[in-house]
Amino acid sequence: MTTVRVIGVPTDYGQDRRGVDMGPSAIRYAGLADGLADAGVEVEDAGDLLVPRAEERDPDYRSPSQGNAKFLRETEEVCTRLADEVADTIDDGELPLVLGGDHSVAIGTLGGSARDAEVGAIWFDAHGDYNTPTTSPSGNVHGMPMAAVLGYQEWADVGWANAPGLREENVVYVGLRSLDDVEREAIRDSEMTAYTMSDIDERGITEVVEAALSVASDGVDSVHVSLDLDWLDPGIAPGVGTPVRGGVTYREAHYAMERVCEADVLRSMEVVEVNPVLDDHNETAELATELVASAFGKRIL
Ligand code: 6HN
Ligand code: MN
Ligand code: MN
Ligand code: MN
Repeated sequence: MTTVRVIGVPTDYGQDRRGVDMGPSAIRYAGLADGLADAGVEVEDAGDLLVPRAEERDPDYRSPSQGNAKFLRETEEVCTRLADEVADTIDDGELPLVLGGDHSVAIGTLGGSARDAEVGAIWFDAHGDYNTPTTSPSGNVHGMPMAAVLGYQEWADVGWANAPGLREENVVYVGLRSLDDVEREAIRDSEMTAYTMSDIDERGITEVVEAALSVASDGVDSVHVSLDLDWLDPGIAPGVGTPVRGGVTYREAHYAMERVCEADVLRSMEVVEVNPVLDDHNETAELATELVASAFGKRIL
């Protein structure tokens, strides 16, 4: 039986809307443990990593090398510890489930997951998260983790942020609909595979998810799944900091998670960007909990 180790990472310094640091509590409160039990997996909750508060740090601090990126020191501190936790979890034969927090935590999750193995990644997100400290229009690190782990441009020199076992060829985006101009060009020029919302309209979620699983798992040991709740339509997932209209539906999202489970390639997973302050009666956290249950094997029949 799979044992899932839950690791909360209550960051909010990776973006501008306060409250995403309450994501791990909201997801647990929404019934994560019961959802995972229904899915038929063993659960071990490791609690939350200790994360610095934005208020106790200097928001204006910039080292000469960090360009526009805000709170990069804090990101390094937290992601370095998270990567160790994730790598330890996998060494212990368990499956890490990281609860964000903002999407900057993915630098730690993938850093640990792709430390000693060749790993693919599926990025369920409205956004590409492929900015660098100089291309980012916002300076928010949650818009940068994919570029960081792949060592794209200036990120190449930021060793702690790179994920050695992840190659562009095994990275797949599903559901993109909001890219910055420079980021769009960078994704086009990369070897990554990107399925936009238009691809889902045209080909349907079934075909897109099959293709994503096959690209991500091609020639590697296993796959990391990153689930940003703004992947879903804001009508059903209002509790996120950077909502974008035109996201996937409730059923499309569940179907995708069910297929992830059936493919039996999952190595690590994270659920990010749930912001209870912006949410409507915790419904986005409940949705996150349900989707995790589907990803770990909960079935209708
Ligand atoms: N996320 N591309 C925008 C930026 O600020 O770089 C938005 C990023 C959103 C990131 O949702 O994880
Ligand atoms: Mn251990
Ligand atoms: Mn994201
Ligand atoms: Mn996003």
